[in-house]
Amino acid sequence: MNSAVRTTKLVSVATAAVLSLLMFPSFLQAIDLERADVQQFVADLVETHQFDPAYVQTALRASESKDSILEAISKPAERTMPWHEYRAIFMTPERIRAGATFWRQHQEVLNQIELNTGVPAEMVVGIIGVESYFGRRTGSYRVIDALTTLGFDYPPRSKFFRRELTELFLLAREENFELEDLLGSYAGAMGPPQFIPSSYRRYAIDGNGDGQRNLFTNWNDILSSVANYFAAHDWQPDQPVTAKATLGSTATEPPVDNGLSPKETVASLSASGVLFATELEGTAPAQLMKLEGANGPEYWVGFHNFYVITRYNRSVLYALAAFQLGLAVGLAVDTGPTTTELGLGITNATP
Ligand SMILES: [Ca+2]
Repeated sequence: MNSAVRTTKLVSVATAAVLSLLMFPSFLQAIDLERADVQQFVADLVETHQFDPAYVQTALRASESKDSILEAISKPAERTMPWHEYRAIFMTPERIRAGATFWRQHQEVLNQIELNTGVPAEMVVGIIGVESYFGRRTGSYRVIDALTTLGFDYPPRSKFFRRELTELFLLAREENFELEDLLGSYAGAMGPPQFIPSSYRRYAIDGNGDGQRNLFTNWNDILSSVANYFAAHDWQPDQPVTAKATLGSTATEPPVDNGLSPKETVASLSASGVLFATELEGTAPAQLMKLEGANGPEYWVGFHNFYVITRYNRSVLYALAAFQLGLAVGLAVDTGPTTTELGLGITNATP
């Protein structure tokens, strides 16, 4: 980072702060720089990461602590919703059609990524579809507002979010972003793939080779980074993710486990009376999940690659929805453009 860039940033942050004070005097709830924990945070950034103290203070002074962020973090959808309702949010004809259009737009890059990483287009597209409706919903909070609110005014997870705030400062410096311009979710997740700052710094890829990892607007970077996240978490190419299961007649209770890692194996589940089809070996890790379907319980066996999806977002409902959405979009692409898409200007389909 050269000093010219930093000076420009300082000036623009200061200008923004003054302007917002002039325009919204009564709505601004700036972080109190006199608080001991805020001062400690500034000191850490200065001492550990050699930031200019004035730059950090100006950025924090311009950030706002928002009640809407505190309300949003208190009710994540996947914890309170049964599977069939959660699934229905994502598996709509509209979203699947949008996914097919998205897939065709990015076909070349998706193919290249699959070739390089072994992570299939279905998986990458499914994640982008669940996270942001293929880039339509990426969040409109300023990331610095989200992370200062949760880092300083949300005690249950303040340590976590304060670390993410540090990562955000580092990210903006490394990738030449204006800190105050970065937008994301109430929890600080950014861009169509919704990476939090630490994941961004660790797993993002410069897919198009322009020297910047831009997960906000560069689709090559975005899709490559999702695939890299999966590859880095040991995605196994050409291996199954899930299998539909039924329970055979058995004297023992099935070893249901809706947790976030497979503790059984293909062989142990089979031995306990769970019926499912797979070509995996008996020693392969597996877990039996019981989910609330629209017409009673649904049983799914998750394999190693299912576990990998839960590393992206720690919820079995999330992982199953992302995987199924990707499959549905893949099928829609294979069956050709629909009449709706023909209306959008795709003309090479057979009637
Ligand atoms: Ca790039």
